[in-house]
Amino acid sequence: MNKVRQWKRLLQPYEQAVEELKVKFKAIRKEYRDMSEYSPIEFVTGRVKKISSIIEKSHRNGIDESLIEEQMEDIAGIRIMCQFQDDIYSVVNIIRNRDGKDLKIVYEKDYIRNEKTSGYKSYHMIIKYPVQTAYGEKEILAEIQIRTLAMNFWATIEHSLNYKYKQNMPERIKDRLKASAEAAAKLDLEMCEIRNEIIKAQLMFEEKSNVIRDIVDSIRVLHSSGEQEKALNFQEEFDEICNSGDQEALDNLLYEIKEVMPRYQLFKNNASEEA
Ligand code: 0O2
Ligand code: 0O2
Repeated sequence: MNKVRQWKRLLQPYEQAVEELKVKFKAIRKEYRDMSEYSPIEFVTGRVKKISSIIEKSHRNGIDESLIEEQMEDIAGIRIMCQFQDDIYSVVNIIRNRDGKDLKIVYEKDYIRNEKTSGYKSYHMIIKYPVQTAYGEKEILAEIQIRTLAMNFWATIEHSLNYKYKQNMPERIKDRLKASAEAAAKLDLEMCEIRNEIIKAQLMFEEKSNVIRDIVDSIRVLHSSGEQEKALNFQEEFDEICNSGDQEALDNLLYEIKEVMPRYQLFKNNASEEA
């Protein structure tokens, strides 16, 4: 097998794992949001390490090419961003509860309680994750980094500067980065203090968008059930309330619509079953 094909074959399961894990963590966030509940997951990103970075890291850490899959833990990397520091530990627990189910935890590193000398903070979990490939099941290692938005901001910038300066970062920049890591930590602390206020405001927003979604969906069902008059009346009422932005009026309208909906819902369900 030539080198290009070898790399392709090696990286393919990692690409699949990253896609699957992203879908799984985004689904958790969606479930909370659909239920108008607070999600400890703000957003999720993922990447497969570049070939050049794998080669560079294997040289730096003295990893033999034949042992890359066993010894390099972050070829597949998932990053979960949280709004508040406490959320990080909620996400850690969510993942721990899946240990032995769809993934296996190999070990954890808490760089929040044990901050790195650079100022880096994040919670890392190294997992084993089984991927079903065309050539059978393959268990790969993946790294999940869990951090707040502030920690992510700092780490992203520090990572770029590290890339620029390699091992020779000037002392004055190192000092600045240390100071900004402290500022980021202070920001996280301040935000934690007003966490409940922020969450309440966000849930109000989420609740409102879910109610609006349900109203619009229901009016659409009424339309497609041939109930044009009812649909138009509700639509007019909805337009009026939308302009005023009154949450209680929206709740009442949804309640009113739900009162007349069951038989149309039934129609909708039968229609989709027939289709
Ligand atoms: P959503 O609905 O915005 O969360 P994909 O394969 O398209 O799912 P991809 O291309 O791998 O995702 O993107 P990547 O670079 O891994 O992740 C980018 C995701 O992170 C995008 O979400 C961005 O919207 C989200 N993101 C990046 N920065 C921020 C940020 O500061 N705040 C928030 N809330 N989200 C951010 P998606 O996947 O498009 O979906
Ligand atoms: P990437 O893809 O460039 O992010 P090491 O061998 O010391 O580099 P090790 O032992 O594999 O790392 O594990 P460690 O120290 O837990 O670091 C793993 C990853 O955490 C790094 O991946 C970074 O993404 C992140 N990280 C760790 N320390 C720092 C830091 O001081 N600053 C920033 N910005 N990120 C850090 P890589 O290998 O750098 O790969």
